[in-house]
Amino acid sequence: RRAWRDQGHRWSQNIHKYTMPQPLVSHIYTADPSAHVFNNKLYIYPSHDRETTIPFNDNGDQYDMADYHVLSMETPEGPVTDHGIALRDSDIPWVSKQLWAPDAATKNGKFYLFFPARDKENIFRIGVAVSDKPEGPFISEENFLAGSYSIDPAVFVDDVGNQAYLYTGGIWGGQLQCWVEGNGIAGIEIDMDGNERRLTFDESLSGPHEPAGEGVRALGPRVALLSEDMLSLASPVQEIKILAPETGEPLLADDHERRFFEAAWMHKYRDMYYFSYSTGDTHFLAYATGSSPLGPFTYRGRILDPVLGWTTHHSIAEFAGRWWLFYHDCELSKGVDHLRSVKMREIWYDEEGHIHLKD
Ligand code: FUB
Repeated sequence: RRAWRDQGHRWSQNIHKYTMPQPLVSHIYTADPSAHVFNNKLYIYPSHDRETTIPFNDNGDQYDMADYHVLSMETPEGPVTDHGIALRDSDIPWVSKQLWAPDAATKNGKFYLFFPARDKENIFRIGVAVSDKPEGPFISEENFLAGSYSIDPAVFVDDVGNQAYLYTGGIWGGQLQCWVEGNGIAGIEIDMDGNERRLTFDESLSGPHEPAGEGVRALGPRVALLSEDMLSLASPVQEIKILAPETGEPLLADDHERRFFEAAWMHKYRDMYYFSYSTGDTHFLAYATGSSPLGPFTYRGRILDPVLGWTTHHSIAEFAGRWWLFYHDCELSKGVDHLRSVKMREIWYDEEGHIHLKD
């Protein structure tokens, strides 16, 4: 593959019109697509899934990805261009393994790839790498973003004030449940009620050990402001509230069909902020809306029902005057959970701002 890349070849695939969406590319496995329009082209920043002999477990050790490719399209009908390897683990000084779901953003004429990976102490952190071009190659910063933790970064640059926000969080393998109150290593965080707390990392909570039980609140995703140069956090990490519409109270931990699990995404439609996410072990893509990028958000419904494969992870973007959902499933690998393929489907909004899949 390296020889192929070094010769400057670009892999390109035409998308054929079938009734059901087809993988955007099939020469590699791709997942967790974060889509953005940069310079009038659609760029997709996916995970690059690969075969492994690592046994499956609830920590997701089988998701053992080692590099990132960037895909692009000039029109929604394709073709899709794979720009080759944009960043690899061996070029990131702080990383030990597992390059999981990335996202990208642009500011000040530069492009930033945000990505989660395990540091040398096996703790998931968020890193950033920089390029002059949307397709990379990206050069990683020496260390992860101080104060960052867990997985699935999503970066949203608001057209109001040009402020960039970093959303994160994922439970089980994503370790969000491992960060508990204590005199520990993560510094100050702001909880859902606006109180400061200091967090410590408890490795014994890795895997399916999130809070549960009657009346217990679900873990909230996290958000922080990014600095003007996009290379550090400019605020404490803050826990986001997702409210149940019927009570106005935060969703509960046992509400598995609606509560947050992983795969945060933020987009804006008609001045409304849409926070969407995966419900994880119930396999829905859900969304909530609010009037501020910091929340609170009120649960509104589902975007996508379960697809083939354990994980669901997506993004939403406007491209060529239409709105699109980017997601993955495991049809190409015939159901192998860690060998996924990115797809896209058109969506539309009704008068109340509800999201619907186009037939
Ligand atoms: O791709 C690895 C992990 O699987 C992602 O970080 C999660 O969102 C899930 O899709």
